[in-house]
Amino acid sequence: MTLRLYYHPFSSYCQKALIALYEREVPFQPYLVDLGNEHERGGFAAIWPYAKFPVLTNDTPSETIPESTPIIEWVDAIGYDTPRLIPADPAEARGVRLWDRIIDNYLHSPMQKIVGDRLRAEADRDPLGVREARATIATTYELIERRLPASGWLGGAQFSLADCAAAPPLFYLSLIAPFAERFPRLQDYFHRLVARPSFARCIEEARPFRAFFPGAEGGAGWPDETAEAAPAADRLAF
Ligand SMILES: N[C@@H](CCC(=O)N[C@@H](CS)C(=O)NCC(=O)O)C(=O)O
Repeated sequence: MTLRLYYHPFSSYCQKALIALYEREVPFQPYLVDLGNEHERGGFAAIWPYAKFPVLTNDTPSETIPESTPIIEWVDAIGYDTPRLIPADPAEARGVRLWDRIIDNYLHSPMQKIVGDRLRAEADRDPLGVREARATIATTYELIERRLPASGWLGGAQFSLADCAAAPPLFYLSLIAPFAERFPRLQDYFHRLVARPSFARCIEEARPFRAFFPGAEGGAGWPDETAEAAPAADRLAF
């Protein structure tokens, strides 16, 4: 079995799949796709017509698995000796899958809407759509703040599919829809996510592409470059 992941390190949905691969320690070939290159986009569209990543392929048996959640379900079902990302208990698994849907639909996609709008020409912008996206994100922040366990993870005591889904959009949202001041429990959770080795690895691999991100809100900085995140020695150096 040889797995190949079509992806880009800066893409938040690809990071969602990467976190799962790293958590479960599944070997795979990373295959970086430059969607800005027409030739590469065309080749990728032959694999998955929507030309959206991540897409995971396997050679034996030959199969193509698009979409981050089915990829994680697939990765989770492999008989590896690492902790599973979807609980065995059916009720707990339903809870984790519900959070995965909430995060993708009401946090991740609205985040893409805001970022995508900034990348458009002025004449093509959609201010109403962006306001609606911000309202949806605010509702999700409130829901997480109310429902998140004080310690632990979104779906319960174990790190799960739900946390794979939440980490990447929260990272980019910390720049364009900051939550630290109004949502302390969410902020604590975010710190736990950033410290998780699987996601910390994604952050490092995406770092070279930060210049492509279209601007932060109100001077917010990358979470690991703010004064709060800097080591004490750096903060004290005049
Ligand atoms: N529902 C998909 C969303 C994938 C998605 O939106 N990927 C983005 C990158 S984060 C993409 O490929 N964008 C390129 C494009 O739309 O041209 C999933 O869960 O994988």
